Amino acid sequence: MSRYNAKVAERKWQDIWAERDSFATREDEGKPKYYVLEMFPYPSGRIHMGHVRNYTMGDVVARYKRARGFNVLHPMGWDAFGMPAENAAMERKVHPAAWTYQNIDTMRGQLKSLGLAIDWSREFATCSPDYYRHEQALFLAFLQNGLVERKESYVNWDPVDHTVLANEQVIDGKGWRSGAPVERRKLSQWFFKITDFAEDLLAGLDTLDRWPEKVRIMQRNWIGRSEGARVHFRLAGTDDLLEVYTTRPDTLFGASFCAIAADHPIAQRLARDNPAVTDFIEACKRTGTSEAEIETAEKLGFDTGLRVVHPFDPDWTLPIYIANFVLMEYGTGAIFGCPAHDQRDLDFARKYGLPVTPVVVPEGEAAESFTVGAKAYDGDGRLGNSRFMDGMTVPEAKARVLDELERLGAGTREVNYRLRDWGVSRQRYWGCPIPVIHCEACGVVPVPREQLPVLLPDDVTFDVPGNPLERHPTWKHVDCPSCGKPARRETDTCDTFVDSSWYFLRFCGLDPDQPLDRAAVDRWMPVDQYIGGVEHAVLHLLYARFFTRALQKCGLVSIAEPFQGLFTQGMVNHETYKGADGKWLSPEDIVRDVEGWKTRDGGAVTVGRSEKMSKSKKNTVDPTDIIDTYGVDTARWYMLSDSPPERDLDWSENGIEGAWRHSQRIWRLVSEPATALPDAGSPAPATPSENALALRRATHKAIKAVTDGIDSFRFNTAVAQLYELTNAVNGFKPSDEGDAWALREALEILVRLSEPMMPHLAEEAWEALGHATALAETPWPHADESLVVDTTVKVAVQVNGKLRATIELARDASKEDAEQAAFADAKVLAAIDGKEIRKVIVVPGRIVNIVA
Ligand code: ANZ
Ligand code: ZN
Repeated sequence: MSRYNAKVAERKWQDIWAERDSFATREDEGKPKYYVLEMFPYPSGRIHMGHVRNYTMGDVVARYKRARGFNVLHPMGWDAFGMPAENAAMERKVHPAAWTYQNIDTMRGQLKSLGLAIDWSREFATCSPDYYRHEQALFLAFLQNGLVERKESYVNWDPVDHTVLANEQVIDGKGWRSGAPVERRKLSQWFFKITDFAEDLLAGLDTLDRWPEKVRIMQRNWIGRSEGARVHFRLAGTDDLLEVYTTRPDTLFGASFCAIAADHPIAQRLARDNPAVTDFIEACKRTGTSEAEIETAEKLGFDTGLRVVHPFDPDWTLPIYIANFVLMEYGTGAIFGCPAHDQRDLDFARKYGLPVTPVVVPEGEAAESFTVGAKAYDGDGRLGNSRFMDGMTVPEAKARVLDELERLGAGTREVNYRLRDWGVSRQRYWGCPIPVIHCEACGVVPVPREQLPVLLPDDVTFDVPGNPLERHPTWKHVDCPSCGKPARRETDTCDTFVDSSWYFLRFCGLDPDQPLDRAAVDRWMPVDQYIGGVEHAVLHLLYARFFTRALQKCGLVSIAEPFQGLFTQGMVNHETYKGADGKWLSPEDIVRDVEGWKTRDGGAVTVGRSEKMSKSKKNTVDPTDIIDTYGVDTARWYMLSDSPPERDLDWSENGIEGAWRHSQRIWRLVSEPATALPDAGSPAPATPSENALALRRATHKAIKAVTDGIDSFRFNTAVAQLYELTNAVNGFKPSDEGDAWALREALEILVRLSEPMMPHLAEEAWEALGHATALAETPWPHADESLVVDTTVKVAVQVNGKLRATIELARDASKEDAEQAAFADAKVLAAIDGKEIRKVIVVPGRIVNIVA
């Protein structure tokens, strides 16, 4: 027997598919459309196992849907702007463009070796002027429609990447890419007004029923809608107001102080003639800005000496503090503190000796005796010490106090969102230039459309930190398009998340003159199935949802939600290894002997837990090595077989070898069938043997199960079904022509169903089975329902109300047959124990009830 030569077969079929243009999307096909997309890769250098897993899953869906008669769009491109290219330029003196395009070439080659059913004619890189010129046009459309704004605000400054970051890009107080603790800086920046869509983005989540619940929850929390009130406190002795935002107006009678942010206008005013205030404000700025940092930092306050009057009592005044835990960017930048029911306020009150008055007491406790110690009470209960609210539940009190505040003109209902506008300015070179010009006379002037693209200059230097565009000798000096006087080009570039916020729309049709081909976008959108990592739950996925809405507002697309189905796949993990010196070892540095793992020169190895493959822990496996050794189909198969797609997968040598043996077994079954097979397309035998019928049943059950498995994204169960069918074929002993026919059917179906996972082997086997048409052009099989339904049923037998046996009967067995079978069962006879039978009740297909 000839062994299956994956290398040769994979090359062969990739060439055939390319030559026949098998995966090009045809626009005129009158079939239902299906758009499947995997998050496009950043061209970092080489593909990793995470990519292989991601793109294999998408490919299974693409091939399957195509076979099911859909017109499939499955494109690929490159998310090609970003910091790493500039870092490479700094470290290795290679131009970011050269570095990027070289990586794209390498990775394109690698992706092609995976045999993906992709329409490569739609490929683009976001760093190409052919793409970013359109992004600039979209920026101008946003500007025109009031969706972009330039404002001065505190921003997150990444001191390593020398750029501003959006809030979403600061994770635990650190830059998402550099990992450096971010600093606060006040700068003029460009913002996309994502907050205009806060309510709509929230409401839209309810319609995304094919998204993982966890992602919807994360977005919901990130948007952070809160319902509360703006309450006015009058500054004692003046007519000035201090406005605070609260979600607990019901606790107003428990207020013991007000606090304002360090940047609050009142604090700023006081700082002008009080150096102690200035010092305190400076100290506040040194604490980080992330929620985590604010939560854990020691609560610090500065008593301004000012006092406010309680809105419900002209004789009651409260002190105003400047406090480090109040943020200027949320609500009004001012709060009233209610220590009994808020932990931060309680910590603060204990530190500064402020009163702690409980106003909500748990059901069953008395307001007079209930006290709060070290822990604030934030549970439910009834109001106490609260005048007109005494005895009310919290919701009742909220409604009442809001009515009362509004009646007195001392407050209004208000909804707030945690979501902040999206700062898109980056002080970097390798990004899409923001197409505006600053003129002293005219202000901000958009670059006229006919002057797009604003091209990045090629001649830039990276020898010193900072923005190369800023220090370029000529690039930024332009004449104002409006008055003609010398002006300055914007040197900020767009956040690279802008590039990935509309690429899926561009894939629908690459109009050279317009960002979007409206007709094509209307035809293809939304993406039916999007696949990617959960790390983008609130970054890319929220931005893309906003961007689509913004385009809709500009009249450029008709839909609001870009991704109808979302699947977030798990990571690829691998065991970790350390040598005696405590340093990480790569799987290639170690060998296994009878006692376990050793280094190549016999040194001790400690095996650590399986973790996400990462270069720093040296536990990566290079897809190219795997493909060279086993072939890509084996890698694809193993990726799909071992764990549910949403879970992490532990890569192991044993696992991949098992997958390889399976591929060889399929080839053996096809190339050396147990008997000579009838020709492809021969008619079915009129009366198949029991043996043939059993195989046919296994075959058709597999069709149904694999179809269901792929439809519901349970690829591992689909694979398990294929293993089962392989076993059935392997154990099949044909003895007549009908059996040979059933064997051919089983082999064909096995191969057909395996194609989405192992496309090359399947094509090779299909050809070996005598087919002239490639599987890529062959429809998905249908299960014969009559072969899928079970022909037997399990029937319970009770004796005097107790279950004594379960017997297997033909589905259409008569009452008499059932009774007879029941009395033939040894356990049933033992239970009857020779007693007289008084009654037998048979419910066909369910139960036999014997009364003795
Ligand atoms: C009084 C109060 C009493 C509060 C109580 C809470 C518990 P969410 O739900 O996140 O919207 N707050 C308001 N603005 C703030 C700011 N700029 N910086 C820091 N904290 C601020 O939170 C709203 C609550 O956070 C508000 O309700 C306010 O404290 C505080 F028993 O007001 B609360
Ligand atoms: Zn001008």
